[in-house]
Amino acid sequence: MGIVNVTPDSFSDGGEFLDAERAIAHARELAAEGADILDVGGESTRPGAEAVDAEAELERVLPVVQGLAGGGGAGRQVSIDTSKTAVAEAALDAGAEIVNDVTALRAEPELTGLCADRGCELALMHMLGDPRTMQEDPRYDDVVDDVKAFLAERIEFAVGEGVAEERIWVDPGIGFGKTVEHNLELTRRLGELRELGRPILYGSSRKSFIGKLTGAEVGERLGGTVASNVIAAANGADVLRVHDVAPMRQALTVAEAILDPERAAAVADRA
Ligand code: HH2
Repeated sequence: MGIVNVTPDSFSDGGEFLDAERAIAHARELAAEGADILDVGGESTRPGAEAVDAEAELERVLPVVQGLAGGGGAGRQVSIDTSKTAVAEAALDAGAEIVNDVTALRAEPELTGLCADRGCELALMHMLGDPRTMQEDPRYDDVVDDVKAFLAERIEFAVGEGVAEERIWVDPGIGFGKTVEHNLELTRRLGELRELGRPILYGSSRKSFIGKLTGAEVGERLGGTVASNVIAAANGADVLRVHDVAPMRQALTVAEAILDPERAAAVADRA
């Protein structure tokens, strides 16, 4: 999943792709680099970010979704990264197929009915608190058990509102109300989330725990991004949400060949 941020203030690429044409061109590059999904977002969720209203968010993302869906993004699936029903609805009307809600249907519970009616894929992410406050001393009994219980409850809620269970993905929400140790523990024990029986989406790309571990500035975190995502994939992540698709694709191809010799033989035969 390649990240397409159409925002002035995203933590790593804010303002770079605020113009729709630039965002579309960037998304097409990500598709060419091997992204299967293009995740379009118009509201930053970085710690301390200001909320935007639906009108402003739509103005940012809709032209981009329109440009990418239905073949404009090299046939890749388009995901809309939003918590707002009005934004999701317009994006689905324009051809998006996945709703990625970092609040897991808590910001606008009515988003659930829309997803149920449309039969779209729905990613539910764990976050402690909200973006303004989430990094103020986050605490858990056991971070993996707590995140898993939260996601199980959110799946139950969505299914109770009519969303088909087989459409739901789960996400531990790396960096959303988590210390460095919480993020490491969730990645190390990601396999435990498989017990939820749903595909796992994992998003660590360029996040601050990598900076805290290494001292690297936000634009210099590719190595840590690749390391955390390879381990997440080995531990059962199904979808990796990243800014830098080409190096991630290469790393995954090599990691999978090492971990899955049958697949490696099939690839070598094709070469
Ligand atoms: N992380 C971000 C945004 N959306 N969605 C899911 N499902 N999982 C994540 O980990 C996730 C997400 C934050 O990253 P980014 O989009 O790069 O930054 P910003 O929120 O500042 O735009």
